[in-house]
Amino acid sequence: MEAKSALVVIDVQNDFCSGGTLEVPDGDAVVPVINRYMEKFASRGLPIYASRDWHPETTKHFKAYGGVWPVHCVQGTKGAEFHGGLKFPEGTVVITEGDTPDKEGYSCFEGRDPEGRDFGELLRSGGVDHLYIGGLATDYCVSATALDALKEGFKVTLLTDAVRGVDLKPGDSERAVEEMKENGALTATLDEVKL
Ligand code: VGL
Repeated sequence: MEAKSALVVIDVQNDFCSGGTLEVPDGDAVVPVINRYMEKFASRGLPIYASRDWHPETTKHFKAYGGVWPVHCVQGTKGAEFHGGLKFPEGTVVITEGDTPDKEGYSCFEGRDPEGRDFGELLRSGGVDHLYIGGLATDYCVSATALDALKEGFKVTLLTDAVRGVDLKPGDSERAVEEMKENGALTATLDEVKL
């Protein structure tokens, strides 16, 4: 099988966008750009994965139960839905992560497809060797996914025009990008991605 590229859209869900409970500053801005990337990958017949945070009401991820975050992306709520402006091409595979009380679910590599298949296995069985990653948030789920991908031997390109960060501490996103690059990630913007 010929090795191929895949697009990974991380957690572009209402709670991470404007008006959400864990709003990422300027998070909505990724939506039109990600739509262009999705058109590009779909037109070449390349796989697209969209991850979602999908937490139970009680999880160690939330402040009330010892975590650091406000309640967000609770299973079945409006806040957990994908941003309504996303135009997912047919065949987009949803990857669900953080769906049990003990899991933080930062990395897409903790996630599974609707049939319960592990994300990494899915990529390998589909002959994917290069991930193009965008979404929310740069300094958490995007970076955790990119670093896991590199550890597991995938090539990674971070789509710098399609990510935004939380920046709990100023500079967190910049530091996260540096760490991804130090670990081997490439960076690109829409016009630079040649598939
Ligand atoms: C995320 C903070 C908490 C993310 C998830 O999707 O990047 N950030 N939970």
